[in-house]
Amino acid sequence: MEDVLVRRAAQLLGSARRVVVFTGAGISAESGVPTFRDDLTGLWARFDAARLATAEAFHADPDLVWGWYEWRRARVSRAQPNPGHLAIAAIGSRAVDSTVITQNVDDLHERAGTRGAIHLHGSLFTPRCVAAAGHPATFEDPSDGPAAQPDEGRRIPPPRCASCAALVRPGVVWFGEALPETALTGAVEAATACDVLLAVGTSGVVYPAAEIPRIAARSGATVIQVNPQPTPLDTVAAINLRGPAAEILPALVAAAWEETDG
Ligand code: BV8
Repeated sequence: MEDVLVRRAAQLLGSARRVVVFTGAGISAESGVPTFRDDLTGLWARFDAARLATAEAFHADPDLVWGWYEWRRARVSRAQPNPGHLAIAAIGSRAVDSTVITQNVDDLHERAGTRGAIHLHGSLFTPRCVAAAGHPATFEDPSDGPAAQPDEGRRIPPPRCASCAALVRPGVVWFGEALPETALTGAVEAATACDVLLAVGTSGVVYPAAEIPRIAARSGATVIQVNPQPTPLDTVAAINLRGPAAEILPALVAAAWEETDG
């Protein structure tokens, strides 16, 4: 990792008044949570995640899709936040004003100490029924969290809504579904007002979420990207820090506030 780039990024981050951290699946990769780019395994190996993450797939085969989300929820529940999540929580306590916007449906930002993260694509932990009312549903988990699933996962019939008996679905935004208006509005407002946007672990190809770093850049913010691979955001970012988030973010945050304290 080029130290001069990290030092430049740290100077910008440490002196920013308003910081946005925009994350994708890559921030959770080092917690052992597969990204969307990773091939699916086991029962779902023959499917493409983008095909499974749709209302059509759920209505065609509710047991397969609910089983996939329950397998993911079990994996997230067994995972731990990594140093990248912890560094982002530290930004929240050091920057004058900061907002975390995530595309992820896991709860690792919250478990690392981040408060008020904006979830553009919902959460594995907020199931609701498919009726128009979208009644919230609860999991009948054993006290120690989701039943440990065999690694290859299995088909699981979704529960029925306690209020209206409609099928319960995952509380996520599927492809072809609108993002929650409050979340999207809040994210656009934060991106428009920030001085620095840190884009971490996203392939930057799913819209309208992928627009967020672009909105920040168009509004005059400096975009810093953390990703081991090139992405379409390379041209939006003023600084591209090539490497894993769990390694880069702790060093970046330490330098940012040591530098300004110095
Ligand atoms: C919608 C929840 C309209 C579910 C997800 C233009 C404008 C608007 C829409 C579209 C458009 N063009 C096409 C569309 C449709 C579509 C879309 O964008 N398709 C893409 C494929 C082209 N968008 C939609 O359908 C959206 N809805 O537009 O609705 C509408 C409006 C009104 C009324 C009705 C309808 C909804 C999209 C949301 C889909 N749901 N997730 C679930 O989780 O199951 S998307 C999902 O994939 C993620 O949430 C994320 O957003 C996306 C991509 O994943 P990433 O997070 O980027 O992760 P990825 O795996 O791709 O990459 C990981 C990255 O991490 C890599 O770059 C890797 O290098 C890096 N990495 C790996 N290890 C590390 C690391 N980085 C750092 N450290 C490491 N250690």
